Amino acid sequence: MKKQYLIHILAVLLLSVQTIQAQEKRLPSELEINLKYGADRLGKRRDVFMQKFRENRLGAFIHWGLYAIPGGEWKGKTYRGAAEWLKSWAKVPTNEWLQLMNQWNPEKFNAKKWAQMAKNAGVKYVKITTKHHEGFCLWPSKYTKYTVANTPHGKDILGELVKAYNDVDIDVHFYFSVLDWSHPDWRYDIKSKEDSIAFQRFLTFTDNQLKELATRYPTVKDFWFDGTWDASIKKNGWWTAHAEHMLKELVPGVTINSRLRADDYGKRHFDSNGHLMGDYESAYERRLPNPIKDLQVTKWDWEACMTIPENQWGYHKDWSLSYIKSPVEVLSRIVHAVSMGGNMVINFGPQPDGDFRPEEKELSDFIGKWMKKNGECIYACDYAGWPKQDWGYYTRKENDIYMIVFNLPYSKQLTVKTTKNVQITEAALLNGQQTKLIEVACNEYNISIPKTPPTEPFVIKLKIKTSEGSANKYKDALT
Ligand code: JFZ
Repeated sequence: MKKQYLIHILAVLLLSVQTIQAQEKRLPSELEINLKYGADRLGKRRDVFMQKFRENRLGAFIHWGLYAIPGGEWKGKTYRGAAEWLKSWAKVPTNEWLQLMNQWNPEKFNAKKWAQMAKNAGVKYVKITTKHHEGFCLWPSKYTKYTVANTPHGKDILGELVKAYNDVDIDVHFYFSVLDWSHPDWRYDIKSKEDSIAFQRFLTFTDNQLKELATRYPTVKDFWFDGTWDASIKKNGWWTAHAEHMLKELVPGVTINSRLRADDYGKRHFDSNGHLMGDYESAYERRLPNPIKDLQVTKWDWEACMTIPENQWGYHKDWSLSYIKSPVEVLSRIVHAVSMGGNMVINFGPQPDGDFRPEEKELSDFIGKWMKKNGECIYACDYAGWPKQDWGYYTRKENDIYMIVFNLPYSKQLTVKTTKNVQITEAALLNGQQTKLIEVACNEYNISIPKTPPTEPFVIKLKIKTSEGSANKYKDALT
């Protein structure tokens, strides 16, 4: 009797352990919804193309279109909003807006000069607006009349740029706005049978343009989609998955941002199961993740983009209306992004004459000079995994850890906290100046900087050693 009782208890216990185990194993799949148009993959892409995208780290954005001509001013009135949205701010009728094509004659445009400028700035890739919301195409598209071909200038701007950038070994990425104010079949929402028919025509038109871009310019490395936030697109999640797959078949290795995608339920960027769609997250627009709280971003690839004024992507005549970031601020955002495993893209809005405004030239010069001296802490670098300190940011390339110092403490002592079993063996500035390295506690060091440190943000390179299971020479305090 007693024995039977015991066996019974044991059996119940065993069964419940089994069910718990089984439940634990089944949990993720059972909780997940079946999605036709969800994420294609879990985790980061590990192929060489994605690796190149990631290692590039620093890019430039070019926003150039008809909006550069009015530059934020319409019929004598200046609008403070983003210049590339002027048509919308000033409520300009589509026909009238597209008349600007008659003034598209950028006489100073020189693709080679643009490429040289990007090269000098140290950027490894350039994202070009092939077509922004206004619908004007920087390439001679067969599928619309609103293109560079039908302007006084007449030349294939995009084609010249792709060639010039590629000639100096810079990757070209295509920005493409699905939203198209010039097209009669575009819909913000689908509310009737007619809407649905028109929008299907619009999606075919978009497919044609995308195929055209992919085949005319086969060296394109990336498509960065925009203008996909409306209900019409959210109700056609299938198309976003289709567009991504179509481009991946046409251009081997091409990368695609998350902003394109919507799943079966219209959920964007991350699908209804919480998995990133596309190859990298592209929601960091004019903002950055928090280096202490938002560490989950290090689990996926991501790219941030920023404007130099508060919010001007296209050329705006009057930058005095906005706060303009200083070159060091721009630099700190580049470093901030890389320190969290992301890429940073700095935006340029060329003038209607095809030249760049002086402020952009100066900034580009500053970044370029800094990158020439310190680029090794940016290119191919990643999240270091060490707790963030107030003096600046860490980046990492295998066993080299870089400290990028933006805020010098009065003490001129920089605190460094490593992780378990990691020892620092050397610390020196990239410019050769020496530092004093003092181990102050378990996994904690002080690094004293030279008496006359550089006047701009500087980089200290640390050599580290990992010793698995070595005896800990520090005793925890007994409290
Ligand atoms: C879009 C455009 O409307 C804008 O003109 C510019 O081209 C920019 C790069 O992209 O603006 C957005 C798009 C998405 C967000 C914010 C602004 N977002 O996800 O936060």
